[in-house]
Amino acid sequence: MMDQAIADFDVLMPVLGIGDVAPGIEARMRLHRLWLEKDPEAALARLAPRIRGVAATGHLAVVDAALMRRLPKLEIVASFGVGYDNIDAKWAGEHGIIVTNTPGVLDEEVADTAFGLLIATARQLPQAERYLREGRWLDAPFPLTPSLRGRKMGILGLGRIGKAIARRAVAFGLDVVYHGRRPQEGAPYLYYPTLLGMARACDILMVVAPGGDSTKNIVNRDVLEALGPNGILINVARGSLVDEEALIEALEKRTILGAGLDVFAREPDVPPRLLAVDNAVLLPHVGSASRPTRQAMADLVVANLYSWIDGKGPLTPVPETPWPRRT
Ligand code: NAP
Ligand code: 8YV
Repeated sequence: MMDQAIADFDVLMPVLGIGDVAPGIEARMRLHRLWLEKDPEAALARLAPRIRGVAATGHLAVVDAALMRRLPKLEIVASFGVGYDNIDAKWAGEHGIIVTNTPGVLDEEVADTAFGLLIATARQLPQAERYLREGRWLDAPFPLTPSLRGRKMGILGLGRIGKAIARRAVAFGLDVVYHGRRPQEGAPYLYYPTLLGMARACDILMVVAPGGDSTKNIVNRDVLEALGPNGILINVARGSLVDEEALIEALEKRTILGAGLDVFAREPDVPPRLLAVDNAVLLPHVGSASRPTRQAMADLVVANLYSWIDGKGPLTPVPETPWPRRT
């Protein structure tokens, strides 16, 4: 294969990349790793006039209007991850800047993680494993646990990942219902127009809707109360959807049965009170974090940038920055 020339295209990577996107970008563009600069502020001031792309590291990189305003030649923000609540996509759309994310390539992986988290939470598998390692099995069998059997799963956000989770739930013999902003034509599950109504009707609440202002703390005290003492909350979406203080209280007072959480309000800080409860299973935001899936996400970030510099437009623009552009 012939080496391709480096395009006259400067890409800013504001924070450390957790996906392997750098080699692909550097093969055809100039990449600037802001977080490695001794004085990032001075480096940004120096680089800003020529930056045409930003490689955003998923939920870790805040790309707000303040940053984009400083980049007068910015054309595209290519984000590593499907959720883009960390990017002001509305502002970007209003200013002719394209935002891309990585939809589709991680659905099955995240659904696997969500389902693993659900089983681990209901059947207390991490607790049972700790029990064995601590040598306590020698004294007595592990206590009996709650069960998945006979449960109804309410999915908050029946999107790409939500549907992959629903398929698994059906295969496991669970009843599935959902809530979103509107009913979906052709979805074979009962729709609930309100989250509270759905929480009352189910005993597993699976949270997999986007983060951002419109969903902030929608899983609140009332919703947790409605889920009830046999209820299990699983959150693989964003910590911002759940009122974390109300959740901790519900777990401490056992007004819900348990929670399985892959995401938190202020990652990577997890509140000590959450670490202390024995009815929660906690993961360090690993929903998509397998080698092949992270590689597929990285490849899609790079493919979006290549397609852009080749004049073919973005591959996976977010709805706020449609392509072709609205006239
Ligand atoms: P998606 O296909 O866009 O689905 C999102 C769903 O949420 C849609 O069905 C949408 O339905 C619903 N929704 C949107 N806004 C809502 C609102 N205000 N209230 C209620 N429902 C709402 O997204 P996806 O690819 O499945 O990803 C979902 C989210 O999972 C991402 O945004 C990301 O934050 C998170 N995620 C986490 C991990 C992880 O590692 N833990 C990995 C990947 C993704 P309506 O439009 O009908 O409302
Ligand atoms: C990413 C995620 O790992 O896709 C998302 O929305 O939360 C995860 O898959 C993360 O954004 C990478 O920083």
